[in-house]
Amino acid sequence: MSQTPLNLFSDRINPLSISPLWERKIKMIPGSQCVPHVWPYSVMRPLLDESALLIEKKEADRRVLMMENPSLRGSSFIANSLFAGLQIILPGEIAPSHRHTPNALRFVMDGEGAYTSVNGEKVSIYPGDFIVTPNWSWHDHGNLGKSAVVWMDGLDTPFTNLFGAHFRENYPEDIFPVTKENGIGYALYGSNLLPLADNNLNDPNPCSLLHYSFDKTRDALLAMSKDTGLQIDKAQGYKLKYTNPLNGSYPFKTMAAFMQMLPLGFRGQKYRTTENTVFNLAYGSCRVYLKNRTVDLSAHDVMVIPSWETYSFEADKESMIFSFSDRAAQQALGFWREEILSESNFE
Ligand code: 1HN
Repeated sequence: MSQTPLNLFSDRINPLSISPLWERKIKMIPGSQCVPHVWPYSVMRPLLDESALLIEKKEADRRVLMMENPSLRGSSFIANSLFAGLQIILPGEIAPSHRHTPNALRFVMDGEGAYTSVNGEKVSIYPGDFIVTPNWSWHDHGNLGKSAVVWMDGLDTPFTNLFGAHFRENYPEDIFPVTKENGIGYALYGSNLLPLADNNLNDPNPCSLLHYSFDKTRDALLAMSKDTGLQIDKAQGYKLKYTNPLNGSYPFKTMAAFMQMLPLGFRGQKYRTTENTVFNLAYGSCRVYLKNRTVDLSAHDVMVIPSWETYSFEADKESMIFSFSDRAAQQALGFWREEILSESNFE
């Protein structure tokens, strides 16, 4: 560089931890360094089983294999704003009670007999169920069944870490006392009824329904697909968002969660959004067209689509896909955008 007065000025301020804005190198465009990636269940499940032979639940605390974005190795994150891992729990095992400031969600993938206990409410969980664990709530899990249970954990840890607000503590006992009847939250909040005088209403982070059963979700999606008044989304198929019945909002301030159905023969349009999304195929099989390649998804495969990556779905079987994303935070902050790019994959 020639020694202009401006260059000399830049050189002089550099050691003072000062940089001129006019020389900044970061890109001011949507998207991130993260890449789309798939973790097939045919790869993950044998590894989870193997991990169960190698480390005990108690020793591991949570026996989780983290899915790290290839561009974020070492960070533990699947995208800049999200954590995702697969957890296996064997019959008779428990995962001891703890709480932390990140919010957590679970999507049950395989096996029956497990429960999760959130702030004293114990819930039996089945494949396809979605579970909310609001931040700072005590939670432990167990498996009372005869087979291993696998679920996906999704957390907003990158948010707490961004703010330097990650707190965590273990409960002094393995199991937090169960104070509520099994399924009471579902019975109370799962029927389009709300307590008339709800003390929760002034709570900025109201907590009600913790468990969304697959049966109800599937019924709702199938009903949506049969209701001629509701149009299919040209990129996403029939898609429902999980909502907190107390306020109709996403279940978390940061994360949104969805279940979508791609009908047999669906050919979705190319689409991109600023939302970082983790998909988990609940059943069926589908194809995803990415920028330079095509991936086939089977049941329980996990796929991350980071912000502003173009993709489209095609389904050769009726398929249901669970997903979670940072849409709640992005919409609350006014950042969220989406775009349909063309009429079909092939243009
Ligand atoms: C956690 O608390 C669980 O409760 C699972 O099962 C995965 C990953 C990071 C931090 C906390 C659980 C987790 C986690």
